[in-house]
Amino acid sequence: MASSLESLNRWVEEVARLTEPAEIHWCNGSDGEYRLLTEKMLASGDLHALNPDTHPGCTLHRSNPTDVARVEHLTYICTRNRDDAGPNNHWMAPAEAHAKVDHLFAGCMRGRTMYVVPYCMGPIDSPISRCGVEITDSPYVVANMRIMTRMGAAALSRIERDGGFVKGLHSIGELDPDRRFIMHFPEELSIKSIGSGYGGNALLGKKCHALRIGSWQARSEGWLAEHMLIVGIENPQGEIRYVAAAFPSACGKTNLAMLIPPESYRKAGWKVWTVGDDICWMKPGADGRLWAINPEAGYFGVAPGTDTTTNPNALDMIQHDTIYTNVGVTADNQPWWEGLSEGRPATDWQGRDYDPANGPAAHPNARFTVSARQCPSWSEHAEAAQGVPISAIIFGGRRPSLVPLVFEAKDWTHGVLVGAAMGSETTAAATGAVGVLRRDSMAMKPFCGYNFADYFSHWLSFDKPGAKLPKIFHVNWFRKNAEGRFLWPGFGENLRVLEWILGRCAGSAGARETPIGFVPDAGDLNLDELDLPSVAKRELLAVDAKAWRGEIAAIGEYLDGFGERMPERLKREQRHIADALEMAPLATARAASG
Ligand code: GTP
Ligand code: SPV
Ligand code: MN
Repeated sequence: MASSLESLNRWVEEVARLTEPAEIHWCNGSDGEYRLLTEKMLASGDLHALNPDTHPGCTLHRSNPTDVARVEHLTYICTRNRDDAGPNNHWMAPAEAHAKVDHLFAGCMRGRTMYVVPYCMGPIDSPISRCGVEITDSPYVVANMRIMTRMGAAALSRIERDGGFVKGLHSIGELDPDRRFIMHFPEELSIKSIGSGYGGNALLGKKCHALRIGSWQARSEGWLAEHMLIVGIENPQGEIRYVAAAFPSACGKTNLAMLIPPESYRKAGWKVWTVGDDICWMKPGADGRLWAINPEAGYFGVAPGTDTTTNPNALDMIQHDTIYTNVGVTADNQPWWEGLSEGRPATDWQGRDYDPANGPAAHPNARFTVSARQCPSWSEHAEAAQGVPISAIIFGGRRPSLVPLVFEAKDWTHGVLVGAAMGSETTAAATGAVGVLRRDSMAMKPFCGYNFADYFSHWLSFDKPGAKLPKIFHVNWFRKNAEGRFLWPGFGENLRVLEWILGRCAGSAGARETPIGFVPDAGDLNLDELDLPSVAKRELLAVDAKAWRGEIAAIGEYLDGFGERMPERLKREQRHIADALEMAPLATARAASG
């Protein structure tokens, strides 16, 4: 049998014959290699230096203005059987997809360097980790992969040990939106991406491998690959409990993963430890609990909105050795974005003199790329080979109305329904309209590499004898009042909700039972020092049975849209809640205390 390194060599030769690069560079992941790469990009204009006094080691990349976000309409799952991709994905037959993109890859690297990037998703010695190799002609992608993954020599040795790897072929091509495709071949464990140099379209270890191919592998191997942050909450007794939370793109994962406790909590001894901010791989351990790793080694985070009041940990970690993408720049060459209280933009994300008439200085999906270890709240358990045990799973989205601040699912099956039923307003993380409410099951709509109906069955399958599964919750930081203002202060104050969640897991926090799950009364949450008007408390924690009847009916239609494959257990759960809502008094809101 040919070794994995032989098959890697053969694949590299094959790709080189197709794409015709001027030279081939195998990345070893060393500091020297990274320095040379950065120098080369500063010379070519791929990167711009930022103020070395205020932001040492920081650079700015301006992407092509037509290439600023993930492109869901050009992202395909290419399985032999169309139903395996499901109605949640765009599908193309594998042979057709290969032919279509290979035509675009032909000769596309002429005059360019082809980089071979071996990488490991997850701690290099973790049994949960998986490896891949990305071939790319973008030095910017290589630099980002160096920060976001364990890249280079160590990954190559693991690939040799593992005997296999995910193949990812990427070229920026002509950066032409009409010649752009992100193709996934889960049955071949391979990816082909052309025409974009941006984020999730191009850093193939991230969404393409760790979620789309990863979710496929996870199903066949009995684990979960999820769009979730992982955070450790340390209580005043010094006990750390880990929580995984799925929010859609640009809905608050990075912020929750790094939150700084409110002052009274800090004084009492609460601490927050960041394990991951975007992706979570979870596997049942011998003890029946779910153990989770962050497959990434860095953060590719949203810059706009990051400030001392919202996410001071993030602001602190991006003061040095950070790649900025599509932010504005001040007159003294510091990065700038909307929401940053200090400084003023002189230049916008496209390099033009800043003019408010042209829109925001930073693109709404402007990002920073930074090593995870630079985060002040970085958890040393992020490197643990066995991962961390998960006590609670949280789903959430941007829901301006209806959905309460927090509720707890009654059991695992109900929790899976809560995740499947998730809805959220769209954001700038993907091209297309912003602020449109859509279903985004488990925050995986753009990322599940197979049929959602099969994915829900896979989730349900974890509920078996001996399993000690986490409790499942739903949160909504984005509830608005009639004037369109957020009812909940969010950010650090979200710890108050996490405290209730962990209290429910420990059996110590109170709640009232409603048809949609367990909801706290205001007196069950610590809202001290918050100054929340009682009308806000009431609205945040109310369950409007009449409005929920409509929501549950819509969820039923959504589930039916998947046809035969939808697990009956989930449909039964939906009917059960619909019936309970029919019986419920029209408003189950109880007057909020205080
Ligand atoms: P991806 O990296 O795209 O997956 O996004 P993410 O889920 O990590 O979202 P992130 O934490 O970067 O937040 C996106 C935007 O939501 C930022 O502009 C934040 O300021 C804002 N945001 C985050 N948390 C809260 C919150 O609790 N309340 C409010 N109102 N806004 C928030
Ligand atoms: C997201 O869109 O969920 C992101 C950014 O985390 S990207 O890497 O572009 O997918
Ligand atoms: Mn994300």
